[in-house]
Amino acid sequence: MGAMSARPNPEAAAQQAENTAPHRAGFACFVGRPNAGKSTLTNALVGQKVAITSNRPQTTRHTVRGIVHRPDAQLILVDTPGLHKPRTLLGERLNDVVRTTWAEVDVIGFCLPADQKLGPGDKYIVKELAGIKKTPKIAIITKSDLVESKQLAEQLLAVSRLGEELGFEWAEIIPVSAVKDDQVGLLADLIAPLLPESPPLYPEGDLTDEPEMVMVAELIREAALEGVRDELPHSIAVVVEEMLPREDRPADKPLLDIHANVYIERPSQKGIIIGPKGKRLKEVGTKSRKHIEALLGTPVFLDLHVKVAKDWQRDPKQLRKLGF
Ligand SMILES: Nc1nc2c(ncn2[C@@H]2O[C@H](COP(=O)(O)OP(=O)(O)OP(=O)(O)O)[C@@H](O)[C@H]2O)c(=O)[nH]1
Ligand SMILES: [Mg+2]
Repeated sequence: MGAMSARPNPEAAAQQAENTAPHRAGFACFVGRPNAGKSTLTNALVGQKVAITSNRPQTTRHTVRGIVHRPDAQLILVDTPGLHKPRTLLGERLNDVVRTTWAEVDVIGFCLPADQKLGPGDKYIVKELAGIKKTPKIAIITKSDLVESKQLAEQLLAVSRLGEELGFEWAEIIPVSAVKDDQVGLLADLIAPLLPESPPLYPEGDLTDEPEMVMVAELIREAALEGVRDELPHSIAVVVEEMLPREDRPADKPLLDIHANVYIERPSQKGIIIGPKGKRLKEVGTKSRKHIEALLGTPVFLDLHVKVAKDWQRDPKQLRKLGF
């Protein structure tokens, strides 16, 4: 062995550690009250919009998987609907989805907004999480940009105490801002070592396993949610009926025809969605079409229809039709 190689070389050592460190891959889910910022955080980690977001509670209605590819690990983030006291059959179904999810993942990220008092809704969730003993739990204080450092420190303390009270210790407690991209990368660094050793589970480059039709329907719903008030956001559901390339188009000028139905619960809601002279619906179409074209990388002709599915949130048959 020559003198050169005998000398410690920190760089080479790091390199080697990197090469021999086992690759990890697994699932981490974000749970928390509605509007806590789970979907926004998922998108920030993935680096692309895979889940729709809005300032209305209960925006997410099914689990959305977003995939983060790193040299050392593949993180599959499972964004879940906000957990809340159910008032409808839809609400009950959503809560079931969340509970099934956290029983299956490798890491649980509990999301608590920095600007909201830790309340009964949060305690209820964390109490249930405490029962899942085998799974490491990270407390994530979201929206850290909204508060001063003193309030942030208090929130970190409050969530730490809650863990103690319920007889467990958080694997990590971390404040993040998805909007300001603050500590988002660090959160991924903390999740990665908690995942099991495994080769990647999804092909390189896949950012979600959502079917395109579902993503398209969600983008339309996101646009439709904007600006509607009161109970209406909960009443809106979107189903893409058909996506077909327009025939007889030259190869360099393709067009994708998308037919989608926007469902509401009562005839009286139709006017609000459509707007005076169809203005609102047109805006929803224009706005979502831009996002859809960006997602699919092709020009789109979007054909939207508004239909009534009477009381669909409470009707098992309608729920099935709408994919719940
Ligand atoms: N200022 C600030 N706002 C945020 C941040 N993250 C999310 N928000 C806002 O909080 C609102 C709710 O965000 P979502 O990501 O839709 O919340 P969610 O937890 O997925 O909500 P549900 O799907 O309804 O359970 C939106 O208006 C977001 O723009 C953040 O880091 N900073
Ligand atoms: Mg969400």
